[in-house]
Amino acid sequence: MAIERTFSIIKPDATARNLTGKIVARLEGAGLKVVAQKRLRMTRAVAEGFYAVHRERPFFNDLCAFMSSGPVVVQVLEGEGAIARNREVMGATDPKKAAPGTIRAEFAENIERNSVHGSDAPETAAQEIAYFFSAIEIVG
Ligand code: FUP
Repeated sequence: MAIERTFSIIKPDATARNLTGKIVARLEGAGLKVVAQKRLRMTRAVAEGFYAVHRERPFFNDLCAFMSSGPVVVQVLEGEGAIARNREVMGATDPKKAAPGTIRAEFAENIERNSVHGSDAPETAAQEIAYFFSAIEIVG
């Protein structure tokens, strides 16, 4: 399998509970390498732009309010099949449905406050990485 890059967010529910290190350890333990990382607070407009694909969904407003409610840690992760690997270690969107041992099963509070984001395909990974990082900030 090819070496890929994917985009990851440690969400405000997780930073609020000081879980950044524990989540990074899970990602690294799954064979993913953190090749870029920064902590920031999204403005409402930045969150709306990031989740534009969901703008017609009933949860869009609450999701953007939550994602701009506190600090996040945005990351680029690199590794063999990194996109699928990250989604495996994250677990299902709804923590009630997430497999035991996954990040969301262990840490997520509910389907909205679900601790982590990970890109779902190569095209979205490239778009999401470019939304937050410049090339000089990514060092493999
Ligand atoms: P995922 O790829 O697992 O992050 O899930 P989606 O792209 O389907 O959803 C993006 C985010 O929208 C989720 F992480 C949380 C939020 N969401 C809700 O708040 N309610 C829902 O019913 C579905 C998603």
